[in-house]
Amino acid sequence: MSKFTLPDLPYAYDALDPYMSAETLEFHHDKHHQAYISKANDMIGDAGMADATLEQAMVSAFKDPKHHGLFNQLGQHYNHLHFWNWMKENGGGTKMDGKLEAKIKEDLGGYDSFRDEFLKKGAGQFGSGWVWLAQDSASGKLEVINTPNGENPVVYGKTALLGCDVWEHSYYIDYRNARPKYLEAFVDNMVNWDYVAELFEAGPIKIAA
Ligand code: MN3
Repeated sequence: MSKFTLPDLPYAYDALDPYMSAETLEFHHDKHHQAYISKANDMIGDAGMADATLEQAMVSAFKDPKHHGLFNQLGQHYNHLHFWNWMKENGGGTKMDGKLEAKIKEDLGGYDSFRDEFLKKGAGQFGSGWVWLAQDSASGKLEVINTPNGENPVVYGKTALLGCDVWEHSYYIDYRNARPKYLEAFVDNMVNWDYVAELFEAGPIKIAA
């Protein structure tokens, strides 16, 4: 039995069109995400982590240089599991839960500042990676950060509230090399703020040592 399996998308393949095409989602979900899962399943037993949760295995593998190959697969599995839920049809913009909106105002200066920073850090990530709205688990403060490859806020002791995949496979079919246009479409037309609010309400994630 495989430890990790690919969940269906929470919407139809064409639900995000024209901002993210069915063709992109077919490749990205069915091929790319599945490949991370298959490789993680192949490697996790030899790493002695078959009984760990995804989050625990991901953080342990990140901290141990000999498991970085496994970490890349686990990190990307975690990131994509959430990524599909961070988008929805008719999403994006400022329609969000009042408590989350107030927190963004308090820590980041408001929605417009959040948007500017998210677009800037997403465009500025050199090479493959992700841009995040994260919550530091110690201070509770929201921050916008970018990370390379399969890394995410969780491995740095933060909670990932929202993330956008800026690997080329996420936008090249629809936007070619125009990553900034893809990021704008993500923020303005696709973000599922209900899911972000759900993660914010759940509070900082805690990984057992
Ligand atoms: Mn991806």
